[in-house]
Amino acid sequence: MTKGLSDRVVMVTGGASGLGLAIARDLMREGATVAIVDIDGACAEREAQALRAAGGRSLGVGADVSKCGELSDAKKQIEDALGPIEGLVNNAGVAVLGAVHDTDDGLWRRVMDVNLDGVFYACRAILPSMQARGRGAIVNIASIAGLVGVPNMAAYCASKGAIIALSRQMAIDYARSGIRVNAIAPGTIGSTRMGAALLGSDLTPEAQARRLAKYPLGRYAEAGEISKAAVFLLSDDASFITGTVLTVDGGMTAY
Ligand code: 1HS
Repeated sequence: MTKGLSDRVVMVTGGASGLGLAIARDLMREGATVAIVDIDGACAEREAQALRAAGGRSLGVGADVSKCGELSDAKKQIEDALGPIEGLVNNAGVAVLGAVHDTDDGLWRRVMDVNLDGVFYACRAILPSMQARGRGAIVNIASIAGLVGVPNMAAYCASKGAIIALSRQMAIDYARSGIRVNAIAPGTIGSTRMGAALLGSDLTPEAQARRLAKYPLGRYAEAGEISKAAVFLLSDDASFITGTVLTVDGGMTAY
């Protein structure tokens, strides 16, 4: 794929670090204009500045995806500066540990507010522009945790399963408006803040080995292996793909 996203404005939530930043950089390489939205607005603007220095068009905006109004403000700021948003990557998310019996209300709410409501708010803010233009692509970053049970991750699994269901549902409602909606279900990425926190949380070597043994390829993902899937699904190379879940997990869910 070369410059497959030329001149397309794509918004990436949680785009200032980790997987979101890898996606933002890969999008820029494909010619996209990238709006980095992140709860850390200073970091978003710093990374956008780095993309501009590398020759891209980019804007960084601070917003907490769990706050509907902040996303509408971000959308307005982005469209005023860069033009209509034609691509959306819902990447912002939090991972927390806990089984149902030890997940308190606050923890459950936080995970649902960010991981699920955040996707809903971002889609609702951006869909009208996509509908008006009759074109758009949305990629929701779910997880293998939305497909299979992961020990001690009740709220996270529930939120990611809901993202997958919502992606399929939206694909149907918006297909006739020229808007494709897909989800990616990544396995654990070793290098990101979220991945490192998860992998560092089980300290016994046996538990570490048991988790790694679930991955037939014998290792965790690199951020770039997931970001390329996101770029593909956003691009016209995926023009007949909507309502699907692209699992990028080193074979983890093939068991
Ligand atoms: C964090 C990512 O969405 C994957 S959930 C953890 C799965 S595993 O690596 O512990 O099997």
